[in-house]
Amino acid sequence: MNPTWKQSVIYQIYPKSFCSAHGQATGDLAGVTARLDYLQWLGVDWIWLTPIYLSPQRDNGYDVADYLAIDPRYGDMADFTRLVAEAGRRGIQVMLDIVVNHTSTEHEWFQTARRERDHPWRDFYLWRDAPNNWQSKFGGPAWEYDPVAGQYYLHLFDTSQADLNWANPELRQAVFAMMRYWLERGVRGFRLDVINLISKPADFPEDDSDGRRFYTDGPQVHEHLQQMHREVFAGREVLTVGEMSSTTLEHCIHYSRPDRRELSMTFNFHHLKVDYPEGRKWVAAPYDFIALKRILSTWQEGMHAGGGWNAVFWCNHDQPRVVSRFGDSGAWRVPSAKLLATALHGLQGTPYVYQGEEIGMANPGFADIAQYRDVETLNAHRLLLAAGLPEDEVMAAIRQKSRDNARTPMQWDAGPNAGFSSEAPWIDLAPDWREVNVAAQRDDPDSVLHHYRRLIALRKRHPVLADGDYHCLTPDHPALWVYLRRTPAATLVVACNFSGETVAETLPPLGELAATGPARTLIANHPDTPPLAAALQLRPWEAVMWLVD
Ligand code: TEU
Repeated sequence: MNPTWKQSVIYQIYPKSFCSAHGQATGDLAGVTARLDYLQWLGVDWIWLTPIYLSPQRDNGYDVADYLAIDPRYGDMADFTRLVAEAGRRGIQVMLDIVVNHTSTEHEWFQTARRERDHPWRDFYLWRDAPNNWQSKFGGPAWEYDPVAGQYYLHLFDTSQADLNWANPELRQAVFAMMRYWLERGVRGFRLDVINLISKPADFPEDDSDGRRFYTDGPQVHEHLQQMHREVFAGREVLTVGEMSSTTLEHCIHYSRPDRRELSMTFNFHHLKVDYPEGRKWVAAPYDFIALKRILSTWQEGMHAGGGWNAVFWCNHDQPRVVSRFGDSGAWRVPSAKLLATALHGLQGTPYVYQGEEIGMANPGFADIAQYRDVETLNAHRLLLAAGLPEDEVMAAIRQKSRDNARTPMQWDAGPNAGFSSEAPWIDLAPDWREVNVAAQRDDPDSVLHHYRRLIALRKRHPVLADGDYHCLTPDHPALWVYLRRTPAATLVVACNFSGETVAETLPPLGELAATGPARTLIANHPDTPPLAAALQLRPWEAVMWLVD
């Protein structure tokens, strides 16, 4: 019997940009509570809150200064308790983001460690007298000299985010205690931030690249997760998803196969690097559609065959808006947004909807660097200009790839600040907020929003979506992505035309399938859906799901 979360859909909330009930520039927990009726109507089963803990906000909360305290910007523990209770009344479970690869350098542990070399917390971090040549994922060296400590500390991300030493059993116990603290307050799930980076080799070898091959899926990572499972998750109903940076299929099978008692499922990002020419993020470039299908198909087939479980997603708070990236945010915004949703929600795994994705929010196209807030983006701007790149090239890359593309305020209605807050938001609204918002779509059955709502409902109605295998019929087609999901009892066909032209293709397996019995159209984004047949013809950005059972 499948655990119920295999029919679930998880909605990701970036509280800073979701809704403020207190009339602040940043969102708050009361604002999330105020929007629970909408989330219940949408049909999602979980909400994943990105970090809400006390933080100096250098990395918007991924720099935690106190794991046990709610940041006053978001409210207090009473607000959190109310949110959990109100969500539960609506059948929605709460998943918290746990950031334990690193803490903020303002965390008490780090502040004590740097002052007292003999304090037990000194060894909660990774100190060296001299740095190796590893590079930070946010640019520049991965070691920072701390004059108070008299040593260098490792930071795979910003200098304000000091990596924790997971080889230290006391550190692990402190993390496990913190996780139990939140479970005791009604949390039922965890998203584990870059959890596959926590195990570093003791000798920190020099690298001919940036060092990631030594700490990614590191030497004791599975051992640490199995201990976490034993000491935190075992005996409890806890849903866990690991964010796996630069990982492998084999490791993700091991992270998520139930008999290994590590995590429930894994995020990986290989499909979101198909517009990184030679692996370089900060270049404005088109995406490779064939590579996108190849990577997603490899992970679908591999995880299904290996007994793992995918967290499937197009975007999150770190990625550009998918309708701008893989769809058409211009004339075909609505059909392409629905197509992207259909392509994703037909896959094996648990689908994630990132706030605003369900209404087809697009990249804001900010032209001025002063409009950006993201530390990774601002570091890139500084470093790329220092490397001599022309400003227009740098800004073109930032407009396309910045994480701020996904962090503009949620667009609720056409009122002041798009209904996000009565106060001017911490970051500019996207320019299309008067036209693209929840209120404009809530009563429109042909909207992107209603399409998402129908897809979310399908996952509970048709077991083939959870249990089916995966087989792509068009791996090399320049515009079509047509795949099958099959169980002995049913076959689902997901057919998508990722182009602005009508495309025709003969696919014999569709004719054979159509001959086995009537095919029902489960969902489509154009009227008058064609019947299932070998001779497939799809209109611009047309997506159809047929079911034969
Ligand atoms: O992101 C991990 C990560 O690698 C990100 O840098 C992301 O993949 C990259 O920015 C995409 O270009 C997690 C969090 O999701 C992110 O918000 C944090 O900044 C990061 O970890 C550090 O905690």
